[in-house]
Amino acid sequence: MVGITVPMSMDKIPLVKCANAAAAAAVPTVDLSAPGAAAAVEQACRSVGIFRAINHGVPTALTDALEAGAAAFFALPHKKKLEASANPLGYGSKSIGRNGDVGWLEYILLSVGSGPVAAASLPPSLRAALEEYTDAVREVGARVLELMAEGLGLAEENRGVLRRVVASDEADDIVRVNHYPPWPCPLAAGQRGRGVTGFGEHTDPQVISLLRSNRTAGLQIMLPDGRWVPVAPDPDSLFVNVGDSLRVLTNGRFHSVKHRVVAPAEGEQSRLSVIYFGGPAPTQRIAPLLELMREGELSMYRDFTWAEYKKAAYKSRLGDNRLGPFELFPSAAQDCSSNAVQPPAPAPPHVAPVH
Ligand SMILES: O=C(O)CCC(=O)C(=O)O
Repeated sequence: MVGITVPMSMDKIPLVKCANAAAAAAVPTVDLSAPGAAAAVEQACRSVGIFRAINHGVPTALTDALEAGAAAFFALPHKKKLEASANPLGYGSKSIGRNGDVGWLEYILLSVGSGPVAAASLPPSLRAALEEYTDAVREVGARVLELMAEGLGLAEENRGVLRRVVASDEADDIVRVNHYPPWPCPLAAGQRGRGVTGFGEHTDPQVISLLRSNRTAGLQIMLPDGRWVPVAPDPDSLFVNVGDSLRVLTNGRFHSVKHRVVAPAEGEQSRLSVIYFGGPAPTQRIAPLLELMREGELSMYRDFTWAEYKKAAYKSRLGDNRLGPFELFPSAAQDCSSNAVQPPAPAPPHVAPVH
């Protein structure tokens, strides 16, 4: 089934090189119920910025209901789906953001921060499934943020510090349901080893993202050494990744992972993914946690609020370094292996342009 009814010519959606499948083991697995979970979470966030969470506690019945509801929605006629579009939220297809990024996908993007899912025009059963799923996955996010704090060595009384950044009533939480139908035409012979971009490369701006997909592959991550590797799909797991805001909160100790999706090729199954993005309230100050900073450690970023960051991000392209305008030591901030302990001194005035 091709769910996107208006085809877009090949030259508008970029091709990407398929990643080396042999490297798929790069994503660590963390059993959230195991005694060593905090250390394993911390290590994964420091090294690659993503891990596969098992024993996360989200009931399979919720993900099944959401997957069935989403598949039924995407199978509706295009005109019907457009009734649920409320730019920038609601239904969308091919266009990602406001600045010309495109991919071979259609999606539902919803704000879920305060109270029930706000999208009246979605089918009631899909709305209900999204609400239940979001409640469950938000709890997992909160638990993981506590494990991160523990793994970072924070004292017991401070272990709620990361969780609280996304726990306010005004929290800017988003849920995105992505549907990538198979690309409907064969690629030319000269394009072997390439695939059609489903979702272009980017880091997530928020604090934490929890991704669940069906069995269709397509997600790829960039390792700190610049290599792209595929992430094997696993519908029973949640893939947790570090967002830019968490990178700042940890002063660069955690790596916000660059990722992208290659759309399924002709004849393959559609990919369906659901991502919960835990974001802060607009007025939340995003700055390295004082509880974490060592004596003499300099902040790698100038202070900003989530609203300021979003405003800058809205003007950027998907693949831009959206933290760039806030970096005080650009080369150190990009090098996750530095772990932010020794940024160059003395601190220069911040002069980076806003995108
Ligand atoms: O659909 C996916 O698997 C990932 C999509 C993604 O990275 C996003 O929606 O930000």
